[in-house]
Amino acid sequence: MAINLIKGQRINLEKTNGSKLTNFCVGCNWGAIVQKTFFGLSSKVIDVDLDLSCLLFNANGEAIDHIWSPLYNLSRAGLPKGKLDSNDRALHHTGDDLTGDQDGDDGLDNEIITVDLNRVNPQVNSIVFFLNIYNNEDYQGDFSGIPYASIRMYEGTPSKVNSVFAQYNVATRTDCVGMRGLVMGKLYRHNGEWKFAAIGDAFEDRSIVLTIARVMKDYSK
Ligand SMILES: [Ca+2]
Ligand SMILES: [Ca+2]
Repeated sequence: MAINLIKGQRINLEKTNGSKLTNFCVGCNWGAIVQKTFFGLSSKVIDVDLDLSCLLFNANGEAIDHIWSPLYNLSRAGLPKGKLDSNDRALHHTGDDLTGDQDGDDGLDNEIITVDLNRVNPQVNSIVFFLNIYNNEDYQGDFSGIPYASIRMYEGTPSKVNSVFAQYNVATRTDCVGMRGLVMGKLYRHNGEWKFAAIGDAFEDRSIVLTIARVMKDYSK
């Protein structure tokens, strides 16, 4: 049974059989917006571009690594170029999905960060995951305008879900109205073990730069 995460909840990465979750996917599934036109006789698909990213912090709360889309050039904000792998290769992003599901919910996550906790650099003390809406030409709205958007941790591969460990719905939450950035949750070390804290704080952030600054300031410890 998957855990339905609630805001502020902290969980152990322990499976129902007692073993630890060490290799898993953090993924986000979402759909494009289908608009009926001409009295419902035809429809138009509006692409929605969500971006899943993460920042990795040391025990002093200093950002020492990151993953965000290589399509982002944030050099004017003094931020490093986007990349899909953590430096220790423990985390890997499957790539920037620019559209969302075009034909309804396919049950698969559109952007995924795979995690192997055993390979994480010992200097890394916490990993904060966050989600943004990119301002593409089609959609500049908020989370509540998207037909579905959910985040989950599961065992399997980007193309096959074996077992969902925990999940969290974004698009159905009323407090996501007007919101375009979501600090989703944090993996962190505690007494030598990895744990996960569901954060679920949503913000109006018009740009990923604002969310990155926010995560570095308020969620790094
Ligand atoms: Ca994207
Ligand atoms: Ca999908």
